[in-house]
Parts: sequence; structure tokens; C-alpha cells
Amino acid sequence: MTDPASSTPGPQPLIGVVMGSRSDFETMSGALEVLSQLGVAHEVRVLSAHRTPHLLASYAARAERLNLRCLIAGAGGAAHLPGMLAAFTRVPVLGVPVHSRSLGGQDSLLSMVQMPAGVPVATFAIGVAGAKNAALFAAALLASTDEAACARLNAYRAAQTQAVLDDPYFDGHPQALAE
Ligand code: RP5
Repeated sequence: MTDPASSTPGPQPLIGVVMGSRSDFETMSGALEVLSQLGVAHEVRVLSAHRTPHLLASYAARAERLNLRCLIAGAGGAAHLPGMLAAFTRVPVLGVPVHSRSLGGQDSLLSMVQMPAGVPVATFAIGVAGAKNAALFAAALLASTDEAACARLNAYRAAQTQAVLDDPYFDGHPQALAE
């Protein structure tokens, strides 16, 4: 069988973004947008700890083979994907708890954050905020050894600050003070 991973076009990925189901895509697109904005080469896979456990194990091996700097893994409910990836690879895993219909993502969060000592998963906030922050965290890891990545991350943060300063209702803005 052809490995779809081996035919991925574009630059060598530095980050792997994985999710437990296509239904997680809306949440995880927060991470994909940030990585694209910051020009971080990445690849995306749908893998399930429960439905495709063998595929998950082989992807963990691929992550090491490609020397990916980290994996961003999103899942919901009994969210074992990040923990199982972390068990199979030394590549750092950033976990994104996806909002679940029945328990609002609390189940996802606790499944990830309560890992046993020895197999860490760096766990972020539930939902899109967590997905974006996981991508920013991954970019910050790259920035420590890559000047161009560092400059792009600094520019992103400066633009974010400027957007607040440009808001006419910003506290320090002359227009807001005059009202
Ligand atoms: C988890 O189960 C996935 O990460 C997803 O958040 C949740 C529901 O999956 P679907 O039933 O929508 O495929 O494995």
C-alpha cells in the first residue's frame, strides 16, 4: 500500500498536526492557520488511538524518522491520542482537548492532563484557543534555534499587540479617554 505520508508535497515538515477524527478539524484548523501564518512547515493526519491504533504507532515512528520537533495532537472525549503518541515516541506531544458534545471537553482535558509520571503530554486549553496556543508554543520552540522563525513569531506578537492598541476602546487611546 502506498504511504500517503511519503507523497506529501512541499518542504520537509517540522511539526505534525494529528487529530482523532475529521470531526476535530474545525478546532484543529486553529493550529493549522497559525502555523501557516508563521510559515512553519507542517503535515496533517487523522489518526485514532481507538479506531486505527496500528496507524498511530507507525505515525509515531515516522515522527522520529523525520525528526519532527513536536506533535500537536487534538482529540475529544476519551482522548487517548496524545497520550498514546507520547508513549510511542520521544517527540514532544502538545495535546489539544477538543470540545465534546456530552461533557463540554472536560473529559478530553482530563484525559490529557492527567498523564502518569514518565509519559508527559503538554496540555493546552479546550477548543480553538488551545489549538492556536499549541501552534504558537511549537513556533516558540523552533524560534529558539531558528532566527527567521524567531523574527516571524516576534512580528506575530507585535501585530497582536498593535491590534489592541488600535482599538478605539483601548483604555489608553485618546478617543476612549475623551468619552
Ligand atoms: C475522538 O472521538 C475524536 O478525537 C473526536 O473528538 C471524538 C468523536 O469522534 P467522531 O465520532 O466524531 O468521529 O476519538
